[in-house]
Parts: sequence; structure tokens; C-alpha cells
Amino acid sequence: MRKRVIVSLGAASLMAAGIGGVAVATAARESATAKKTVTLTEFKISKIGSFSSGTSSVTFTLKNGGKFPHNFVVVSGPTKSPAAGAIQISPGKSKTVTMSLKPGAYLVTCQVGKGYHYSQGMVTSFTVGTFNPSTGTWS
Ligand SMILES: [Cu+2]
Repeated sequence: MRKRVIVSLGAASLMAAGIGGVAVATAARESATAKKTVTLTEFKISKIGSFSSGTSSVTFTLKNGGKFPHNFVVVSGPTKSPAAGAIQISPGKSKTVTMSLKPGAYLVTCQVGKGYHYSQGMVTSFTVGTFNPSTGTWS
């Protein structure tokens, strides 16, 4: 802890002295952390968009602009174990599939391109059954 403080002060001192290399390194480190404000309302999450390559972290400012509690869940993609298996459909083709699904809410994505398709908007959801807010269960 003490060492970090010393290093930090050292970098600040070098920047104050006008040593460009240190300033560039500091700028690169700053650009790797993106910031985004996201507003959640009934029933929408504002567009998040994309972060430039080299972004190593994102600081989200989450605003609930609605009347109900909301939360924010980031599911990384592509998932390795989809809830109901990935079904590949070739261009111009169709498939019929029957899935056993328990009552609940499901997120549906197209994971082609290691998540690229869903990053472009191939994301939707559906529900099975009815949610009972007083018990917090689906049936
Ligand atoms: Cu797709």
C-alpha cells in the first residue's frame, strides 16, 4: 500500500516535470477505462452501444428512471452452456425444435460470430408462464 502511494506520487512528479513518456502512458491507462451512463425504466434499458478496442474496464452509472426497482445483469457471451442448446439454422432454411422449458424468463441470443450477432441486436426475451410478484415465483 505504501509502495503504491510512492509510485503514484512519483508518476505525478514526472508528469509535472513535463516528461512526455510518462504522460502518454498515463493517458493510455485512462482511455482503457470507459464510462457509460445507463438508464433503466419500465421496461427498457437505454442503449449502451460499444466500447473501443483496448477498453479494459467500464464504469457504469446506473440510473433507475422508473417507478419499480430494476437491476442490471451483464451476461457474457457467447455462453458456454445455453439454457436450451444452440440450434444452428442455415441461410434460407428452417428448423422445428421442441424444448422442455420451466416457467420463467428467458434471454435469447444468436451467438454466431462469438457474440457479434447479439452485439448487433440479435437479442430478445420471452417468458413461460406467469410471474407472481407476491411469491417471487414463476408458475
Ligand atoms: Cu445471428
